[in-house]
Amino acid sequence: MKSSLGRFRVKPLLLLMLVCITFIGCDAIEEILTLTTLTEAVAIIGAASGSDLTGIAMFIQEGDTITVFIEIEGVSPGLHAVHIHENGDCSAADGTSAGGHWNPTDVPHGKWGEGEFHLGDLGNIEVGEDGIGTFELTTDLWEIGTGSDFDIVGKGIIVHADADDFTSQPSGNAGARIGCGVIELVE
Ligand SMILES: [Cu+2]
Ligand SMILES: [Zn+2]
Repeated sequence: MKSSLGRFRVKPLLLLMLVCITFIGCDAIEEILTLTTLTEAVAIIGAASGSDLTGIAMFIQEGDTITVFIEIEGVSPGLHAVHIHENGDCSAADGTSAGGHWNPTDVPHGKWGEGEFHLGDLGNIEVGEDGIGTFELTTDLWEIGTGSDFDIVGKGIIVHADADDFTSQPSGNAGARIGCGVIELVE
């Protein structure tokens, strides 16, 4: 993984330059630059079930730990569940093609970090009145690009209409799927 990090950097950098020139101006983008050049997997999250959601999830690896940064917008204020689902397939308009929660350890649904939980049980994103929500989680329970059972590449990201209650089985009673993305290796 690390040995080939260099080749991951080209495309994000080009994208960043485009964004920088088009939208932001290039004064205050050092943080974005750092994030973008370090990103090793990414999911572009698109609308599902007739929503207006757009978003992105970026996965960054440092040693054995991976941090995911998620930002969504165009969403109703309040809590919205976000999970990694087993299939990187957003072909169904309602997101059901992404399947159930990614659960390689075969345990019940739950709350991240408390007792048993699916490795895809990220939790809830709090969306503000501006329709924007952000989420961050760091873990050593995932891998990127290894092809093992714990590899997040090729899995789906789903954002839901409702909050995850962390107890209902098998998926926290989080309602419709309003956003869907596929986790891909950045090359
Ligand atoms: Cu879900
Ligand atoms: Zn779950």
